[in-house]
Amino acid sequence: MKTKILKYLKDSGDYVSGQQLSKMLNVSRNAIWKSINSLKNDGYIIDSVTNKGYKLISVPDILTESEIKSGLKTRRIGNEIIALQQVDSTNEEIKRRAKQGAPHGLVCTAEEQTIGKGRLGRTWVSPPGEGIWVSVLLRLPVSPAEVSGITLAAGLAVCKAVTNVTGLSAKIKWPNDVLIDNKKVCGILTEMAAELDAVDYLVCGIGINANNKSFPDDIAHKATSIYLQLGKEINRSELLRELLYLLELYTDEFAADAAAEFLEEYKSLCVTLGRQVTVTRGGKAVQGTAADVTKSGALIVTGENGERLEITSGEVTVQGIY
Ligand code: BT5
Repeated sequence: MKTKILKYLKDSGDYVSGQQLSKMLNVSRNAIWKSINSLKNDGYIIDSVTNKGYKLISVPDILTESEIKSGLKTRRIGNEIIALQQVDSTNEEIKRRAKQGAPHGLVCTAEEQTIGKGRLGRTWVSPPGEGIWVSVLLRLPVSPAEVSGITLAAGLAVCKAVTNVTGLSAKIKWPNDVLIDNKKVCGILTEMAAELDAVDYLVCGIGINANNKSFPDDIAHKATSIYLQLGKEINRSELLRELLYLLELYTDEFAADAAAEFLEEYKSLCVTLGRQVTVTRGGKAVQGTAADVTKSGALIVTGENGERLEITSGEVTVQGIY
């Protein structure tokens, strides 16, 4: 009910009477009053005037189910949202729920992760209240070989969401780090449970440094936040709603047709292309130029001797970027 009241207040932008709300939602005026108080406790500033009703004055920067859902434009992603204060890792939480049969599109956010995970056993710094630490459960008809395409879709979704909401110029480092000013503002960890030829489910975990004021010494030179780039705080829910919308758009497009149209857009935002890269494979380092990204998400590197290397995993260092 809080979600619905919030939506009415946001849509109206003016006073909405308690009577109107109780009629629209088919509940008592006392129930409306209780929900309004609960919203005030969450940090919303709502003006209440006798004979006029309620007007939303300001929205707090919190990630709650009601706040994320009010104004969310998706069809399936985010129909169910678990918004936690603290969790080990939102990816782990989604996996626990997926094993119990949770549906496609389940979203889990946390204000703080105590064991935020990067790839290959690395750590993701996830301090409380500053970032968007979110994971989405995807049950899409894709094969294990196509999962790399989904990771491209996720990278593009973050990149565009950041630009659309903040106006900042965000870029993608293959496959799906998002950079602003050549520093990492977002990392993505996609995990999957699969049989030999079919994906059971995917967990797309996205960490965006939104309002972080600083970073630990060991990553300060290569990490950035939207706050540090923009010089002011942003509303995390607004960015998250745009992200979930674009994530649904691109992942659905990819699942329907692996020759997804978004690839051209991805390439135009990918800073890796055209640069000198070093690929570490089985302990050996190979130098070359990043030439292309394939439909299935692989990076094509032209080696120093003209050989064509197709990189699907492993580590790529891009010259000139951290
Ligand atoms: C990633 O790994 O970039 C994937 C990060 C995914 C985080 C999300 S948050 C929600 C969900 N739940 C999780 O538990 N994880 C996902 P990787 O490419 O391995 O980068 C990790 C490296 O980036 C670390 O070793 C640090 O050097 C650096 N790093 C750690 N925290 C950072 C931060 N907040 N911002 C920028 N760089 C960071």
